[in-house]
Amino acid sequence: MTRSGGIAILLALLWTACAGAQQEQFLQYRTGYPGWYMPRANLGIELSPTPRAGLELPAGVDAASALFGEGKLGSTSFDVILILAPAKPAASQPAGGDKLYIDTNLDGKLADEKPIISDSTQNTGGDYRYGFFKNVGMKVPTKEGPSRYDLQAQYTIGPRQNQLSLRPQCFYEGPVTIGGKRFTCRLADGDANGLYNDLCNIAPDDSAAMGPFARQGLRGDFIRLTTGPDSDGSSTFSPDVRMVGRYIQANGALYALEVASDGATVKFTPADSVATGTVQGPEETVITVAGPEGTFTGGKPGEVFTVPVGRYHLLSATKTRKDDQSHTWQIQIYDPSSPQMLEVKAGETAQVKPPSGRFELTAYRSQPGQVEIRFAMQVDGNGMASYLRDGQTAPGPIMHITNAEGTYHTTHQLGFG
Ligand SMILES: [Ca+2]
Ligand SMILES: [Ca+2]
Repeated sequence: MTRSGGIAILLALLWTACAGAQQEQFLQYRTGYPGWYMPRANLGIELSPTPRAGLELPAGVDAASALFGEGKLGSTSFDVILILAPAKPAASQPAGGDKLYIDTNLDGKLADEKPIISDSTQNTGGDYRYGFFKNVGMKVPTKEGPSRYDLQAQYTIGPRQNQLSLRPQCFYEGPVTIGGKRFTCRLADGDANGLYNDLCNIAPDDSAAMGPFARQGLRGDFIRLTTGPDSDGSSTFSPDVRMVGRYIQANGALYALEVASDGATVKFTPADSVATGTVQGPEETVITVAGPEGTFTGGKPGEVFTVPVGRYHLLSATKTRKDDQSHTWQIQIYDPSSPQMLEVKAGETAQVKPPSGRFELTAYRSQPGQVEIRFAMQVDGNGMASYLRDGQTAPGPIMHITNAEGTYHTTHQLGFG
């Protein structure tokens, strides 16, 4: 009796201690591509004809006709074996039939695995061969226990590249309440390591570790908080997509953010007493900065906005112009591969320079009925740029060629690439 009484008192005390704190909120696992716009890494695995020492082959696998590789999810390495079906002489016809063995439960063995069969194989132009595997279901060990993780795999085999590239096909989603307001919260594994709590960090060039499909620049996982209708499939960076950091701005207030490594729960705790400084973007430019402390956006061009003290990088820069026919034109640079770094100190303002290279937008009326838009953007490496009219991808300009006599006229639709 005494023992159980003691336990009851302890539980009651714990409950009282937790009552004032924010609780974990649960999200649901979803398969598929989280259709919002963000840079994502794929997990690249180099393939070689030589198996690693000690690898036990699944029954019936002939090492002489196989390619071997090793990847890593969380802190666990895993083996893959790729066996190509005999090549079909007719190029670029979907054939399939390639076999992929992958250590889906990350137990260090392939002997317990069934092969996954490719949906299609393409030989394009002879030198390179590509194949595609849907629905690769992994079990990733996380702090919270084994966690489901769905991928798609694609291989590229050729003279200068022998690689298997794994692309996450999963995310977490669910309703959360922050400061009394309901949001839809989504999490995505932006760095393709099977975990959802990787803080935003800078990786100047880790393509050797992550394979040539990896993005350089800012790396980490993504959180998205929305209240209104879904804008999935947007071709532009939206300020509601943020890189995971220690803090997050929601409902006009700052919260400490905790994401479980398996992605199944999130927790938002008011962070009123955190040390902050301010950031100011270049004139006429709305900027977003991101770092291990979180992702923060100024609401208006050139606005001074508050962020927790720490190191940040320029994640996106946007310029907007209205023409005199009330169209809104926008250019945006997102995730430049050599992002600008800034240090925010307590009570001080860090100035952000315009993004490197060209970033110009003008819109003016040149003749009645015509608006002239001039823009120049320069993005190096893997950075992304978008050019929008009224929030939509604008059609390319049309080039008219007419001779002086007016007897010859031709038009060409130019594209943006
Ligand atoms: Ca296994
Ligand atoms: Ca991750």
